[in-house]
Parts: sequence; structure tokens; C-alpha cells
Amino acid sequence: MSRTYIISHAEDVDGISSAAIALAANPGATFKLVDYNTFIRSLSKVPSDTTSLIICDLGASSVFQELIMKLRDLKKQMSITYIDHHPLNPDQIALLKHIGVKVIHDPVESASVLTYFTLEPAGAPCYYLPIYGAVTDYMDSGPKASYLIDRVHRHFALLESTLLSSAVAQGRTMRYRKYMVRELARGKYPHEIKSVVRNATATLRKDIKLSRYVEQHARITGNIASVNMPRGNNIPAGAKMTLGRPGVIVGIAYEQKRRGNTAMSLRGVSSCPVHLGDFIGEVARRVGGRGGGHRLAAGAKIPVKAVQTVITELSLKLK
Ligand SMILES: [Mn+2]
Repeated sequence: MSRTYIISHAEDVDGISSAAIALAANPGATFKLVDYNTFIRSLSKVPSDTTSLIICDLGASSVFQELIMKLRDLKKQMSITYIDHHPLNPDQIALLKHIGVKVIHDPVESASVLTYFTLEPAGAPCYYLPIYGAVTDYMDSGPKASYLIDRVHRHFALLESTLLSSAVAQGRTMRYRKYMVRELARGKYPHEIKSVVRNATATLRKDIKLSRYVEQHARITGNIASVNMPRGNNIPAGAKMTLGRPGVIVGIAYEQKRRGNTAMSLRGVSSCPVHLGDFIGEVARRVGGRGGGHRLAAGAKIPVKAVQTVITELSLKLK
């Protein structure tokens, strides 16, 4: 009997829609949502009777050696499909292929779009699933995403996408996110899923409060605006909100977590000359944390005392 196991990114709509697409294409599969911190650990928990493992939207360049070691072991028992759009260099892609992993990688499309074209789930609502991830990951202009968006009712697709991202920001428990994945996979549109509209509205209200907080507390260092956020807020949204200040190129928001750790989000304006995902990946590794992401949108978990290091090093690079 074939058993599919799906591992996807828990933190945003792209990962959630990728998981829903993979589940729609493989009804009855088991899925797990993880973040950059729990990704490698989750590979140790893949059931041994799995025949097919699908991994979506999980940037792994900062933990690449560990990834290769785990996948090489798993590959002895199962087929592995790795679908992602986070930075991977040609040597890393070649190495993954060399150990027998099917790699679908394209930095200009969202993971959800890549997952859709790879697994081709059937049915009309499935057609919208990749668009949610593309729109909310700012990747709706990629050729594959454009192809899909050209063929749907645009305003409907945009509204459903942002409803979903606002609801995800509010419903941060893993249980709720897994529920969303199951509902989307069985053909529900976001506004039809229980609590999505209510949660999205709650996020809008919170966002207004948050933008007032950021307005009062953001600190400017060179071209960077940074803000230490109270617990329980949407950190990426906070980072984005700091960008409104004149002359600011990168916005950073961070939140203190348990055990001396900090969760950090970085957002850049389009003229930002530094690849923020590469930058934070490298610094995070050096200070004993983890991080990565895209050119203008990245995140990390780092020790509290390393926050200033990130700000100082980045402001030197942006000079
Ligand atoms: Mn993504």
C-alpha cells in the first residue's frame, strides 16, 4: 500500500496552500506543518512505512548538510519530492538530485504554484489554491502564477487570498492551521472555512493597533527601522509597518521568545541592495540561530543578545 507523508511550512499561506494542494492530490495522506526550527527534527519522525515523502516551501540552505544526511537515509525506504523556491545554489540542487531526490525549484514562483504544477490535483477550487500562496508571498507575477491568475476572477482570488493570510495571522495554533489545510484540500474556499472571516477581521483591528505601536516605538539605525514587539503580535506585519519612515530601506521586527531566543522578521523595500534571506541565514548561523528567506522578506530565530549584531552588520552593508 502506498502511504504519502507531506511536510510543509506552517508559518504562512504559501506553506499552508502547498500542504492543501499536496493533500488534495493525495487524499488520505498524512501531513505535518513545521517551521525552519522544527523542519530537520520532523524528518526523524517520518513513519517508516511511508512510500512517498513530499516536502514543500521549506528553505534549507542554512541546514543543508543536516538535510542531505536525513534525506539520504529516508531515500532508502521512500521516494522524496522536494518542492521549494527559497535560495538553493546549483551545487545543492545537484547534490539533492544525486542522492535520488526529485527537486522542483524555482525562485520566481511560490511553493504553492510549484506544488500545483508538480502534483496537478483536480477540481475547480484546487485551481485557486496556488494563487493564495503566490499572492501572499508577493510572487503572483511569476510566469506560472500569471498563467493561473489570468484564468480566474481576479478580485475574488485576491480577496480570498488576503482573507486567508489575515486569518492565518490570527489563528496561530497548529490545530487551527491543520484544520485549514484539511478544509482547503476538500475544496472549501477560505471564506467558507469556519472562523476565517471573523479571524481576518480581528487581524485588521489588531493591525491598526500594531501600526500605532510601531509608529511610537520604532528605532532608526542608518537606513534600518527596528522595533521590539510585545508578545503575540504578527512580527512580519510589524517589520513591514516600519518601512513607512522616510529613508528606511529595511524594517526589522522582533519578539522575545522563551529560553533567551528571539523571533525576527526582516522586510526590505524593492531598492534594497542586500539579499535579506542570504544575509540573515549567514548571520544566524554564526550566532547559533537559524534563519533564511527571500531577497526582501526573511526571518530568523536567534539569541536575544544577537539582535544588535544583526542591526549593526546590516546597517554597515546598507551604507
Ligand atoms: Mn513560500
